[in-house]
Amino acid sequence: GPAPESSEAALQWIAARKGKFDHFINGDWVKPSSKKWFESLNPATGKSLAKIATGNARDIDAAVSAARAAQKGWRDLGGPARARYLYALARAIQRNARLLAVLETLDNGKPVRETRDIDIPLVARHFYHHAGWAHLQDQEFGDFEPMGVIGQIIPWNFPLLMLAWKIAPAIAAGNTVILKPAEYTSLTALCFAEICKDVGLPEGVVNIVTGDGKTGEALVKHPDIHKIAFTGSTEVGRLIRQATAGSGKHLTLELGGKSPFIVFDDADLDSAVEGVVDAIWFNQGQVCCAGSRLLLQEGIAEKMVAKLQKRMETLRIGDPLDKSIDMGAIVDPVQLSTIKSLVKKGAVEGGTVWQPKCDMPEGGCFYPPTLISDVTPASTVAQEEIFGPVIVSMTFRTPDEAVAIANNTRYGLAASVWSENINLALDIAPKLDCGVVWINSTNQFDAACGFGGNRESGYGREGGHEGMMEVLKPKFLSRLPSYKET
Ligand code: TXE
Repeated sequence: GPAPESSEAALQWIAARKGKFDHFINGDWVKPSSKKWFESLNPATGKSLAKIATGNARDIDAAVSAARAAQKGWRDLGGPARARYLYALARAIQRNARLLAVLETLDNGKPVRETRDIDIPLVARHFYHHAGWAHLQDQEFGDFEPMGVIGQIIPWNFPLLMLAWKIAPAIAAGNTVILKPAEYTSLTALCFAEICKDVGLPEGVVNIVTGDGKTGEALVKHPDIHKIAFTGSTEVGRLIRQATAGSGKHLTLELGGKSPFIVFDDADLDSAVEGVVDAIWFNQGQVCCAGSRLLLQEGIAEKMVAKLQKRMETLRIGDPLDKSIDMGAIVDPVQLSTIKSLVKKGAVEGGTVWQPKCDMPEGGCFYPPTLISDVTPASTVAQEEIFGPVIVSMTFRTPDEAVAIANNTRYGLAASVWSENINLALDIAPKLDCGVVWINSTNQFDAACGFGGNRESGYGREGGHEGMMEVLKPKFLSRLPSYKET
């Protein structure tokens, strides 16, 4: 196979900063007032990668002050001038694509093939797309104004891409932001901070404060924030909704999922098998919209399971820098043990657990691709998000039954429908209670499409026109004569 991607440049980038990273506040590097840094590990080796600043309420306060001070100037620049900065950010991301891809892979454990071909190109695309919205702001959003200062909290599964989803629309619209990356994966956000400096983004428009859930909590509670945008677990989403209740802060939540992957008798099974690979083994299954419930129509169930198992035997797990592998490492030992215990539960509750024989590297957070078949729709593994490379399968007889099972979870993020009968697929799609439906495809993302969920998958959309509406607020401008004059 091809030679593994070299980690040299990325490790040098870290070493040149002495392996120790501060917050990025008001265009500058600021030491944490706690004087504490935590270790960030490479999950594929278990070795330390860097030390990251632990943010507290004082750091958050400094960042919010900077964002507040910058906001009016940034808004008053106007859309076309802001667009130029977004274009510059997009181009700088492309110039640094190799470094960002390797950094992301070292920090998160995902295959470099994915960071290089998917994550980083989508990040650039997101900034290009939103540069366009900034340009069109007066024409498209003349009766709207930016929300102000936005606090953004993101997860570790797509670290830089989630940053782009949050930051690009927010700053395009004239807001300023404080972003808190997930504690496992801060490095590409800090590299992005350097890129902001390099392109001369005005100070205070983007601020990055690192740390864990406590740092996030301080951000949520800060009184001078106008909106919180959160992507992460449903549990934390619930806490944030409670914490912001009555505060007047706007809120969008992009939370967990348990998305159905529905295969009808007339589907092209070979394509469907490749679809499953993409649905649940892309990013080790750590995808909020992962197709994690395989719903098989009875006529093809056995055949589909046999084909899938055969394909699973060919999946390669290994060093994320090896370009020929299909799966890398799980993000962290805690996440790995959650996956293990849920799979155990699946077996206890009567599911048949199947894993191919595969070689896995020693010492890192690796887990094999896993199929749990014959689960009942009410069992834990059919209801709870596993957030790992584990798919559960069950059967159905009729389209109505497929819809009933598909909608029978507390989540409602995405769904994937496989059939060669487009009438059937188009009939099913509107009946699925979720924010995104893919027909004969899965995990398709685009900066122009509003992405988000229903029910306990959260609310609000990111991307496209819908996403812009979440970072703007309507302003009614009366041009009628005043009361006195009439
Ligand atoms: O998520 P958390 P974790 C799901 C997935 C996973 C589980 C736990 O099932 O197994 O969540 O993962 C910050 N106030 N998803 O623990 O805790 C935290 O620092 C404010 C699905 O990593 O939700 C991080 O930046 N912020 C999901 C971010 O929230 C808080 C992606 C997400 O972490 C906070 C990730 C608090 N009280 C996990 N507590 C998806 N749908 O994409 C934590 N944070």
